[in-house]
Amino acid sequence: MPANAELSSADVERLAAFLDEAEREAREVDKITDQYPGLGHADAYAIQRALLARRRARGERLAGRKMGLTSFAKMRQMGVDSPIHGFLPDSGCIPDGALASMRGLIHPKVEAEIAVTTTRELRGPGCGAAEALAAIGMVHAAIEVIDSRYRNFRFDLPSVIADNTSAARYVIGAAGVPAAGLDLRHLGVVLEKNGGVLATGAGAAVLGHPAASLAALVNLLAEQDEALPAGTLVLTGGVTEAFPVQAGDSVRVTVQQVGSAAVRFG
Ligand code: 0L1
Ligand code: MG
Repeated sequence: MPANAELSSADVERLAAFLDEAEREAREVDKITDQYPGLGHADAYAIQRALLARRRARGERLAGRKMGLTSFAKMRQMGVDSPIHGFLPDSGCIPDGALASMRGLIHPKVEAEIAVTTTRELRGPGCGAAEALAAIGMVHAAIEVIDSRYRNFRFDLPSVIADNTSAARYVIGAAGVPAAGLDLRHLGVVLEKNGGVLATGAGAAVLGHPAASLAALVNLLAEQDEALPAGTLVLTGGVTEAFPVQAGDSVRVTVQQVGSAAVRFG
């Protein structure tokens, strides 16, 4: 297939089914650019949208959005200069403090994140961090459980976009606080596993400011002619690197002045 070729709608559906089945069967697969080396970002997002449509057809709801590859270090590592986005289905939500079953997961990793909810519609292009910040209502500590469907987490950018940016599960801290009065850039974040500190960071690790990540999401959605509705939950991106977890592990993320989110794996 030539570079930048557009996939037929049949191919988009077939690749969405391939990734959807891999997730449902908790089975690793080879990255889809092995089949389609010329896969472009537009086609990759079309596959992601087809994945969402499949889940909606099964009765799942869109519960929010997520940003990925938001740390400059991770972008450098992947050789890219912009973040990516995915969707959060309601089925992926684990209540704060609850047990997350390892069944259905392949090789999960956890990330410490800052989650926000929006109070008004945001529409790009041209959304800036100040506009995005003004639209943030509540802020919560959050844990994202990522679980690439690709063998050994080996992928390239189009493959991981199509695979819904490795989204799998997420935990939103039950207690949130209003954004007004918080300095999101300088909030300290601690990620702990089994009582020991795995990593620390600050809101600034997320594209310089979590509101910059929210604005980037809005501008990326505008490329698909979509706005971000009021009341949307957004995982703004990993503050720390991702760490593998296994059955028996307990994970907690604490965000200064905001609260914590916790999960156990079993
Ligand atoms: O949420 C994330 O930042 C993950 C983005 C996809 C890359 C990965 O799986 O590490
Ligand atoms: Mg993440």
